Parts: sequence; C-alpha cells; structure tokens
Amino acid sequence: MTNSWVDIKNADFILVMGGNAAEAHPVGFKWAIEAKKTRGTKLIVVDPRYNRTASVSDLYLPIRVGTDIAFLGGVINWLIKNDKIQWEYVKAYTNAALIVREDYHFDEGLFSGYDEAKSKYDKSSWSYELDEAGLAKTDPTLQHPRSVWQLMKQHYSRYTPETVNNICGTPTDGFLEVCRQLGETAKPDKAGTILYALGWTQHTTGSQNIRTMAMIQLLLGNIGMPGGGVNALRGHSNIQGLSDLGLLSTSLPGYLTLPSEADHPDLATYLAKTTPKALQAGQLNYWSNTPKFFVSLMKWMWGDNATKDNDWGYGWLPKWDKMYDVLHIAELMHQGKISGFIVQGFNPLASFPDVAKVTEAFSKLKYMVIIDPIATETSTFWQNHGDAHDVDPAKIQTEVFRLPSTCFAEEDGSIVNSARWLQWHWKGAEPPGEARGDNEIIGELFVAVRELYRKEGGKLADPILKVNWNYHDPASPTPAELAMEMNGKALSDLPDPADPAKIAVKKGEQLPGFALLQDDGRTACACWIFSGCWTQAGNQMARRDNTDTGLGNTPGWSWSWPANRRILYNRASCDPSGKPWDPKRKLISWNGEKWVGGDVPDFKIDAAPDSGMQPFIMNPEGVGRLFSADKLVDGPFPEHYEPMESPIGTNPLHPKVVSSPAVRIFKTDRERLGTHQDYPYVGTTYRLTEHFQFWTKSVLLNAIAQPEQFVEIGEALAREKGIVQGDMVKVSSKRGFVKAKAVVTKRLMALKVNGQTVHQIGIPLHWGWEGVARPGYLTNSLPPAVGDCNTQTPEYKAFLVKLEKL
Ligand SMILES: Nc1nc2c(c(=O)[nH]1)N[C@H]1C(S)=C(S)[C@@H](COP(=O)(O)OP(=O)(O)OC[C@H]3O[C@@H](n4cnc5c(=O)[nH]c(N)nc54)[C@H](O)[C@@H]3O)O[C@H]1N2
Ligand SMILES: Nc1nc2c(c(=O)[nH]1)N[C@H]1C(S)=C(S)[C@@H](COP(=O)(O)OP(=O)(O)OC[C@H]3O[C@@H](n4cnc5c(=O)[nH]c(N)nc54)[C@H](O)[C@@H]3O)O[C@H]1N2
Ligand SMILES: [Mo]
Repeated sequence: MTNSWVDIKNADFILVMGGNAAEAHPVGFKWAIEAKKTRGTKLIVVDPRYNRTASVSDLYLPIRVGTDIAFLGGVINWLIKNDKIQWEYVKAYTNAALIVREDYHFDEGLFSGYDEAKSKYDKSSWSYELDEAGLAKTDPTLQHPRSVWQLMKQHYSRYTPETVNNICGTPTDGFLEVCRQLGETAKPDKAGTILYALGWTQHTTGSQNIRTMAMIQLLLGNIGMPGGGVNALRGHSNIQGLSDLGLLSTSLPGYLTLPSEADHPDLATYLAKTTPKALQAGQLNYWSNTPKFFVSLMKWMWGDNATKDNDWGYGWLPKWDKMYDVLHIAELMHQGKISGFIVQGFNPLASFPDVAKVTEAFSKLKYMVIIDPIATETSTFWQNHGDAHDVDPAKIQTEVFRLPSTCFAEEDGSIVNSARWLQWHWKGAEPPGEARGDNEIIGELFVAVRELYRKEGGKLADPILKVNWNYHDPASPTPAELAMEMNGKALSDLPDPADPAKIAVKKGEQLPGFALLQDDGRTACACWIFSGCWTQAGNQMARRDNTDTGLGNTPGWSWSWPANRRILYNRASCDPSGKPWDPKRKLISWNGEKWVGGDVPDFKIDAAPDSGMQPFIMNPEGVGRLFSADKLVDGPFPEHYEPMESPIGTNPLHPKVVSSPAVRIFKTDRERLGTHQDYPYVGTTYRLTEHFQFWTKSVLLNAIAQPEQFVEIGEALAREKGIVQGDMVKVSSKRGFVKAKAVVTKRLMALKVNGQTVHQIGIPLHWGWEGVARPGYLTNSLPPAVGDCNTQTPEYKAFLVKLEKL
C-alpha cells in the first residue's frame, strides 16, 4: 500500500477492483465502511462475481476476467476527453512533459523492439530523448508529438466506451459512472483510493493492470494524498515482509538486485549498472545511495571477512542466470534436473498451477523436506486419493521427510502488514510435541552443513564458511537478534553529518536509520528499508502508542518502513510551493525552513519547494511515470491482451496479437493449453472468508463453517446444462478436473463479449484431502502454468474449462 489501512477512511471515493476486500481482508475493510459512514463515500466494486464486497457497495459492475486494462484504459481515455485531469499535479509531478525517443512506436499490438524468435522486447527505444548533459528533454506545453502526454493520449484513444463494453462485457452506463466518480477526484481537494489484490496480479498482464491504475491516480493527483494512493492488499501474514527481505530468486533485501552472472561480473559493474543517474536537474534520486545499502548488506552478510580488497565478498554472493520462480522450478523438476526440494511453510502441490504436471515433477525428486506444523497435500503427494489424485505410490521413489514446525502464534517476531508496518508480536503458547521454531530448524541445519564443509571441504565452500553467523546460540538465532541485524549497526564511530566534529553513533551501537549507512565498511545493515526498526532506543516495532497526529495517522504505533513514513510520496500532497492541495487534508507542509507535519516527510527535510527537487525521489526522473521507460518487459504503456486461454480467441483491438507477446512459456506448458472450441467457459479461482488457503481445513471450526467443496455457476449456464442447486458437476480444463457440488447463483451473470455470450465459473481454492473438512479436489488441477510477463505470478484467475453434470 502506498497509504495505510486507517487512511482509507479519508477517501472520497473507493474503487474495489481486482480484489474482494470484505472477504479476504475483513478486518482492514472496516476502514472502507468507516469512510462510507462518516463521509458518505461511494464504494464501487468491479468484479466478475457479485461478491461479499459488492454486497455492501453502492454499485456493482460485472467484468470478464483478464480485461481490466481495457476497462482502465477506457477510464484514461475518458478522463482526457472530459478534461478531468489535475493539471497542476500532472505538469509538475509526472513525466507528461518528457520527450520519448524517435524510434519508439506501437503498431497493431506490438511495441518497438520486438524479437519474435525470442518472444522478447529490446527495450532501448522505450526511453527519453536525452540532451548533452544526459538529462531528459522536456516540453512543458505538452504539445510535442513525442511528449509522454501526446503518446499516452494517442495510445488510449482506441479505448472508447464501446470498446470497453465489447471487450469486458461491462454495461456502458456503469463504466461511465466509474469514470465520473474517479473524475470528481481530479479536484485538488478530493481524493479517491483503489483497493486491489489478486484479481489484478494473477494474470499474464498482472503488473500492467496495476500500472494502469497508478497512471489514473497520477492523472487525478491522488498519489501522496491522504485518502488516495494505490493500495495493494497483501496476502499471507508477512508476505509483505517476504518481498521486503528479497526472498525472490533475483532480489536482495530492501529491493536491491541480486547480481546477475551475465550483467554483473564484478562489483564495480554491478554498482554502475544498479545505481541510476538523475534524469532531471536538481533531482535527489535516492537510489544513488545504492552503494551504501549494498556494501552495508555485504558487511552484515560476511562480517570481518568482507573487506575493500575483496570487493566486500562480492565473489561469494550467488549470481543468477534465470529467474527461479515457481513455474520455472516446477519445469526443472519435471525435466528431472532437480533432486532435492526443501518446502518450508508452503503447500506447493495445492498452490502451484497444473497439479498433474507438479505431481509428475515431484515424483522425479530424490528427496523432499517439509517444514510445516501440519500434514499437507504436498507431504502426501505420493499417496493415492482416488480420482482426486490418481497416482501409483509404488512408482514414486521420492523420500519425504517431515520436520514439524511452530506456527506464528508460537513464536516472537515481527510481521509486516499491507501498510508496511512492522508490528512485533509475542509468543502466545509453547509449541506442542516435537515442533521447533523455523529459526531453530534453519539454524541447526546451517551449523551442521558448515561443520561438514569444515571437515570435508567441497565445491564452493567459501560462501558457507565466510558467512557472518554471530548469534548467542548459533543453532538458534533469536528473532530479536535477527531484527537488530535488519536495523543495522555502526562498525566504527560515525560523525554527525550536520556537525562532523560530533560523533552521532558510537562503534557497536544500533543505527538510528538508513541515512547514516556508509559505502566504506563502517556500517552493517541486513535490510536498508528496515533501518530504524530497532534503534539504540529499542524495539520500535513493539510500540503501541495510538495517539492520532491528524487524519488517523499514528506514528507511535509500531514502525513503518521507510523511516516510519505512513504515506509514501507525501511531498505530492502539497502543491509545488509546499502548501497542502487540500487544507482539510493537511499531512505535511513547508514552513519556510523545513517540511513539518503529522507524517515523516518523503523529501529532503530542508529542501525548499523551489530547490528543483521533485517528489518522486525513488525515480531518476523525480516524477511519477505515465510512461514507464524501461522497467517492465511488456511495454511502456499498458495494453489489453487476452488471457493465454481466451474465450473469444481473438483480440478486438488487434487480431494479429491476441495474448501478450512477452510471456515466457515452457514448451510442455504451451502444449497443455486449451482452446475455446473445446473448453468454452471461463474458470476463475478465489477465496472464502471461512478458510485460509489450504490449511484451515485442518481446523474443526473452519471446517464446520465451510465444510464442502463447491463451484459457482450462473443461472443461464445452469439452465442450458440442466443443472440445479446441489447437483454434482465436473469442471475440466485441458490439464485436469474437479468434481464438486454446484451452487447455482445470480452472482455470476452471462456477459456479452465481442458478439458472443461468455459464461464464467467460480471455483474456490481451499480444498484437498488433508484435514477435517470433507475431502475434495485440488482446484489447481485446472489453471495453466503460465505467468505474468514481469513477475511470473501464475494466471490463476482466467482459464478455459468445460462443464458436465454428473
Ligand atoms: N479468509 C481468507 N483471507 C485471505 C486468504 C484466504 O485464503 N482466506 N488469503 C490471503 C492471501 S494469501 C491473499 S494473496 C489475499 C488475496 O485477496 P483477494 O485478491 O481479494 O482474493 P481472491 O478471492 O483470490 O480474489 C479477489 C477477487 O478478484 C476477482 N477477480 C478475479 N479475476 C478478476 C479480474 O480479471 N478482474 C477483476 N476486476 N477481478 C477479478 C475475484 O472474483 C475475487 O472476487 O487474501 C488473503 N486473505
Ligand atoms: N488457483 C489458485 N491458486 C493459488 C491462488 C489463487 O488465488 N488461485 N493464490 C496463490 C497465493 S496468493 C498464495 S499466497 C499461495 C499460497 O500457497 P501456500 O503458501 O502453498 O498455501 P498455504 O496453505 O497457506 O501454505 C502455508 C503452509 O505454511 C504452514 N505454516 C503456518 N505457519 C507456519 C510457520 O510458522 N512455519 C512453517 N514452517 N510453516 C507454517 C501452514 O500449515 C501451511 O501448510 O497460493 C497461490 N495459489
Ligand atoms: Mo497470497
């Protein structure tokens, strides 16, 4: 979230699209209700299903899954045509005026630079025209034909209300109502918010869905504003923390890049390539501090072993060749290229797409280690469960080890919520039986492996032997010890930047925040964005002072990254002169000498409004991106592409390019895609409040609340198929099937799309054979193994199925 849960109450308009907040985030959703009650805020839900959020909305609109870019692109076109733009904001705080290179173009569904053989873009033409000083050229009048503004206007002129209706199946009057409501928030004293989650991310165009909304919020001047923002409602408890800590195959903690084999052969090259240069004069460009973040990370990782002479241990860091996302891992196992798999707090057989393929993949492993408090379908993947999981155990040689772990409530630690708050929690009970904490399990494994390397040597022993492992009990690092490392400490006395004669932090002390990080080995810090969470003053995450400093802002409650800032880009809540756009929505302001207010300013504290510095300090342009120069692999402007399995088999905007040209799809997975001739209906998967993923079916009360697997079928389709409420049905894709009870409902309506009727079938994801609920089929037997071009998040929300009454 750019903003916070509580801040939702400040919104004048709330759009819930690509998420079902009332169902999946029922506690946080109370702030949407608060806005409705106290401000009369309108809430509109755009979702393929009339869901629980829709049931408390002012307006519900159906949409065909996987078509949100068409809808939102239509909004952009409408805002431009109807002049609902916050012009002062757009001119000052976005890249609308920047000039794009001459060789950039978009033609019949393809951007410039496409290499058909590789299904990849060369992104070099997607950038700005630079002057001699290396700064982007601009045209403040926005008239230049290659200004971002003109290119954007032209790009979305194709997205008329008729096109939106034709692609999405959404009624036009409802679509126009969303445009009008959003358009109202273009006024400087109005702000609207968007709450989204997986309905946007789990598509081959997932990242671009979110970018389209970010563009809209920039056009409306809603980013940085209380009551505004782009708000991702996160998933698992601590999935936000997982992203922050870089637990992805190409990342390091704090959104630093893990060095790549091809691009970063040495430290100097790595730092040169990952430290961006400012593109506008006067820019702060906070990522220019990358060397400080990185060297401090290396000092944490390797301790005294990291020296200037050995490039701070750069050689010991693993380098990536490809992204090892879940789809790639399943593919490599399927090819027999992986022999062991450690599964910690994860039920991949149930959660990866295409269970049949994953089962074959797991069957080729030598061993699998499961670290989990309960039995999961993954841990019993080798057992036969009738036609729900028809395998022959005698043919599966994979040895499965199970290490019982604790659950979050049986340990101390911090969990980062969607609003970036690190909240410390305390153990509620001792774990039962032989269960051990994850930190103990990993700690003991590490110590044992290191001992083996010490005794026997082996290939690449250095990364294990040189690592800094200074815990009181090396076999069991404590959550407090680890948290203090995230914050970072001084390795020598550090002078005060304002008064170098004074010592700000003494050697060995915890750092006050990331501003003091150094690139010369004088500081160690495991995750720069978390610096400030456990300072010399103690554990900031354990704070529970809920004093409101205005607009529901509670800076004394827990600790928020970065720097305890609650609303990101909050400099943009003020006009260029430093006055709040809306006096009733005052968060920070310029007092003539510095930035002051109820939140931590997202700006250099003493940089005057006319210093030339711009509010989006993490971008080298300093401004928000309507055109995303080179970040995403599938285009600088979001474009509508059909899901890989499309119910209409064409793209009404450009029939030659139906689905995204930049997807990565493995050959075996491409062969497993179905067509709309064989599989005429759209399947989509989702959650229920009563269950959490695949594990609460092991909890009796949850199993009672929602005991049995079902699928939702619209009335029109049910009539066509002769299906009535409670009938058993079989839903099949090219890859597998589930059998479940039919819930016949008005909540899923047939849509008219491109001259044809499209039926969508809703399939909750929670069932399997482990636990105390009635056994069911794994929903992920159905979706294909293909992911978002940028993140590889699988396309769980839009695929093709057929339907039979049993
Ligand atoms: N009770 C409960 N709460 C949970 C979870 C749980 O299992 N149970 N899981 C947690 C996790 S891990 C996560 S990630 C979050 C997920 O939270 P959500 O994303 O809110 O959950 P979902 O039910 O997967 O999907 C949300 C909505 O997206 C809609 N949708 C599907 N495709 C599209 C589309 O193409 N466009 C649009 N506009 N909408 C679409 C679905 O119909 C559904 O209503 O929830 C978290 N909270
Ligand atoms: N079709 C379809 N598939 C989906 C999705 C979808 O919307 N549709 N959503 C996707 C999403 S967003 C997610 S997040 C994934 C979730 O997929 P998974 O993460 O694989 O599913 P969970 O059932 O949450 O598995 C978490 C496991 O962690 C265990 N656990 C709990 N606490 C602890 C602990 O402290 N330590 C350890 N070691 N284990 C613990 C639980 O018992 C559980 O078995 O599913 C994805 N798959
Ligand atoms: Mo999730």
